[in-house]
Amino acid sequence: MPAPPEAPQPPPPPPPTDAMPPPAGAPVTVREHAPDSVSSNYKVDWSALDKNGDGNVSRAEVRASGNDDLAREFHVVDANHNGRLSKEEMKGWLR
Ligand SMILES: [Ca+2]
Ligand SMILES: [Ca+2]
Repeated sequence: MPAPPEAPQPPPPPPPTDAMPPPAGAPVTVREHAPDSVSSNYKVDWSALDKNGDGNVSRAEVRASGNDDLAREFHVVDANHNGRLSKEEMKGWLR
């Protein structure tokens, strides 16, 4: 009894066309961080910064105030790089 001829393989099923939609409500968090730019989302109190009242805020005075953000951005706020922040330089920070 002869063996039956090999049956042709059926064609593979077509890929499903109705792909699953992306899950709804997937959390997407995009945060932009610009560490070297001046923050403007809070204000400081000039009189609290300028402890000795000489009209300038030194780096030490910023450190003493505990304002870590301003201490970190001191070089950005100090536009003329003289090591002191004048009221003019800080006008964007003052309340
Ligand atoms: Ca001062
Ligand atoms: Ca300055």
